[in-house]
Amino acid sequence: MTIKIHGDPGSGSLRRVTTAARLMSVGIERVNVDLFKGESHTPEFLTLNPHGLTPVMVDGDVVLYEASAINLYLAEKAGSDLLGRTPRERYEILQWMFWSGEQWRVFSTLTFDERIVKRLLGKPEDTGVVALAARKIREAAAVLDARLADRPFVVGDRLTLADLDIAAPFSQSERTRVPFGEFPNLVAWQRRLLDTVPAWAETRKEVDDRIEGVLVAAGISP
Ligand SMILES: N[C@@H](CCC(=O)N[C@@H](CS)C(=O)NCC(=O)O)C(=O)O
Repeated sequence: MTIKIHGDPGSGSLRRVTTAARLMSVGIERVNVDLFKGESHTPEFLTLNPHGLTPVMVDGDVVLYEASAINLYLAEKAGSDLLGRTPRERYEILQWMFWSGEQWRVFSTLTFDERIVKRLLGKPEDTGVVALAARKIREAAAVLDARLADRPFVVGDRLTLADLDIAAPFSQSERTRVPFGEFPNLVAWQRRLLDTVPAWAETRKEVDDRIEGVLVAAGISP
């Protein structure tokens, strides 16, 4: 039975899952959900995720939302070391995955909603929200930048699921103009991922093509 992954190709959260699946050689069947047409808020989709958010995984009778949970599920199924080689490493990876959800990604998502989604809706961005998000991003980025000062990846000396979770906001950062560029170790780490993890570079193109297509169709220059 194939593992179905529902999502929009423009989504940085879907990218975390599609990249991990490629890295682990887990076969997935993509089910397209057009977020810009509200397809994640249909009554049918809400039975999969009542929040109307993607990605969602369906593997037989197992339905999971939250990309991190999906990646943990796929990694266990594949016996992948992206989830750590030792219990200690695994807990460190989990720490950074939870950190990413609590301290990191949400502020980039807020900025995307203000700067991209509102623009598509013809509404002005809320500058207070953008400023708050930028302050929180800078606080967290300073921690991450220090962490990456003397190591190539977030945990250990190789890519893990922690990197994928934390790297996801880079999928939109040139469009959202979040202040990642002020943190040199962060920028160098992102470059390293693109240069040494082909799956990360390949999935970037998919996100860019999709979002740029949506913006151009709406008459907005990307
Ligand atoms: N915490 C969730 C975030 C999911 C999320 O924000 N998904 C966005 C796309 S990146 C979405 O589906 N948005 C649809 C909407 O807001 O209507 C995860 O990690 O999976």
